[in-house]
Amino acid sequence: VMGNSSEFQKAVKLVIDTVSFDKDSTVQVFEATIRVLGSLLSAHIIITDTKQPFGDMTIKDYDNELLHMAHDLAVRLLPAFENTKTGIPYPRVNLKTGVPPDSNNETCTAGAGSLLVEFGILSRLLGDSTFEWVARRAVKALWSLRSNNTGLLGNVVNIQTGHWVGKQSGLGAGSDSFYEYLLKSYILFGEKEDLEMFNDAYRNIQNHLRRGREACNEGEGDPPLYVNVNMFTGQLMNTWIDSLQAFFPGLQVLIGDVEDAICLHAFYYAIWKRYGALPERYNWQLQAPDVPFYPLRPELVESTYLLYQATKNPFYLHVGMDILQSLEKYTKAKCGYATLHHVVEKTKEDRMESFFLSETCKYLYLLFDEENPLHKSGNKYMFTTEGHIVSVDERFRNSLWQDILPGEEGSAEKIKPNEVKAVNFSSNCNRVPDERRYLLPLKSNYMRQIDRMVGLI
Ligand code: DMJ
Repeated sequence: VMGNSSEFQKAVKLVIDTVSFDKDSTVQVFEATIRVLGSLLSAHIIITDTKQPFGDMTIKDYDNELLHMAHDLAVRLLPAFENTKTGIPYPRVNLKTGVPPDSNNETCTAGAGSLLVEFGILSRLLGDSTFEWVARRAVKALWSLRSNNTGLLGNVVNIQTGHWVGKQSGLGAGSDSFYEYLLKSYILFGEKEDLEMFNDAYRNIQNHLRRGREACNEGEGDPPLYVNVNMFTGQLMNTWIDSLQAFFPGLQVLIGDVEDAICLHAFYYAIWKRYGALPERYNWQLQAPDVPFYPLRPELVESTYLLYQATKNPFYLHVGMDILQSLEKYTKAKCGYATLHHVVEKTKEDRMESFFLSETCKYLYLLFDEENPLHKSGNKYMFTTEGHIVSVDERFRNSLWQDILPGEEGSAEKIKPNEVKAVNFSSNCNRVPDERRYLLPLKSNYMRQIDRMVGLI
């Protein structure tokens, strides 16, 4: 992304020469997929890209080593999908010995249902449907367990019984990337059923999770907020929102719901202004953090970046600058940037998550890098949920999975890359008519209301 080819080449070589997955180590299937599998695949795609838009990122004598490593890792994750009655995978797997005997049968929706982008890419690059098939089966199994009444999904499920252990339906922890990957799978693979699921889910979210006035930026009533509800009844379950939910405005940008995205983003930014960070959970009734740590999460920056691409409103550069300055002021440590243990006291932990580099820093950098190849029209890229970039191209349009799904032969409709609407950020920008760019300001009335809601005034 920074165009630093010599460092990229050095890092790739280091990974090829030193990394092995033959380890007696128990990993989370979701985290290993989005952080490790995703980065291997992304780097492989960049190396083998015939256009090389980021500079010369080719590797001398490259023999698909990263793809082989990704394959090796994915094979080691596969036992998680075996011996599960629903097809929903176990949450953890030992890279050497498979599912641990004392393994938990409960998993979260996001963890089990957001593997399709990475597993699908792998399948399509290898021409082996296994990986996409298991990931898709998990998505469909979760989808079939949604409530008949509200259409909502819960956040924790038993993989053997299909019983919802966590009945909370929300947009944050345990659910977030499930929705994100329904849309991103469609963007990448063009399978219509993914879009249909996403559209249904989005409608149910609007009907049951969104509270407050209808038009976000004007009218009477409270500014809108997406709350946590019981999946079966739609009743409010608690009065907090979490920091993970701040990704949602970014997703709304991808589908063109820019106005609502602007309002929700502004609410999270108001919380950031109050603490110089986002508490893990913020109680909107008490106007105080419920869970006060901040592990350098990227979601607010990610939405800021996507909103800037969509609106080109310099307000988002200002937000980015503000976030950057608080990170420098409160989280900088001797050897990196530190998790804030408490957003009020500003105490630190000796821990820096990998998503700080792969997402938080990347989105901040890209926010200010107008000329980045990612932003040039004609270059179509998508970010995985861990911020790894993958090109949206024909290579990923050849699906194999429907040939092996019983009763579904040839049933999936395919969309060509140029028919997909939300493919890259330059085309997303075009979803906001030119004359409306810059012209999507938040009304001062709205700003005052949210500032009051987070105790800023
Ligand atoms: C990232 O690992 C991913 O974005 C994931 O989907 C949820 N959020 C974390 C960072 O907060």
